[in-house]
Amino acid sequence: MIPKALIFDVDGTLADSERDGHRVAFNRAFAEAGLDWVWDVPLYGDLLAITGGKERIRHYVERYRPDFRAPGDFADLVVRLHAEKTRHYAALVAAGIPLRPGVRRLLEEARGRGVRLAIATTTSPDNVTALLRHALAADAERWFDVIAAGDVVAAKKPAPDIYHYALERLGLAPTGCVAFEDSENGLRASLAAEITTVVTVNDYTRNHDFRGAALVLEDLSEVDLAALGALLAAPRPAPRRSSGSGRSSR
Ligand code: XBP
Ligand code: MG
Repeated sequence: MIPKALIFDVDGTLADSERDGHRVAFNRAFAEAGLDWVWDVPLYGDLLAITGGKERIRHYVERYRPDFRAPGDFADLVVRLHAEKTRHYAALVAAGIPLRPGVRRLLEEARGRGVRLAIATTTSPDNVTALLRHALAADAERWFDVIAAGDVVAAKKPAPDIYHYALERLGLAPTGCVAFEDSENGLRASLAAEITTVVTVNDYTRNHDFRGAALVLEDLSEVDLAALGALLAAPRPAPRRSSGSGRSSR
């Protein structure tokens, strides 16, 4: 048995795009707007708890710049900053943000065996397109039956909405699908949608709580469709408890 569909998160999963991609793009947008906001590597790790770029900017101002007064409407400023950040991110991706190990091989194997591919991400659609085109292939958008991204759902991860949306568009039940995530928020979203989930960690997410994941790995270099099929056939891991404490169960 092999999976019916593979559903991928993007940031941190397909590519290590946060530290040298999104973070740098936010900082460029802030500097260009004349703001003295600088998101260094550790601060950005904390800010990643808030998914979505616009949501992250709003959270930063509330938490770290409570005295900031926007020259005009604050909501407009956030939208403008985020649009500029998206432009900077596309340039950084074009300059070269590579896929993580094993990603291309697994995608190619899935395509070769008729396994459907989808994306379920918090990031903006333009960012997904830029990354797929530059890091995977010029026609890579067509490799995916569904690209579910950004504001198409009102509630971002850890809400399951983006996964529900992707499954609905695929016309599939969660059974037989495998999701790929790198973060606790992402895992909470995929598990709440009842999808068997493989986690590949990165430096920002290594110590997250990944209870409930079917597998937690450094990267996808050892993973193939047969191994994913075996995961689907195995008993499900114990469900998470929402009141659980402790950061890591690995
Ligand atoms: C990704 C995110 C995004 C990106 C920024 O989470 O949280 O907010 O950092 O993207 P996930 P935008 O990997 O769980 O999808 O600025 O386009 O929102
Ligand atoms: Mg992610």
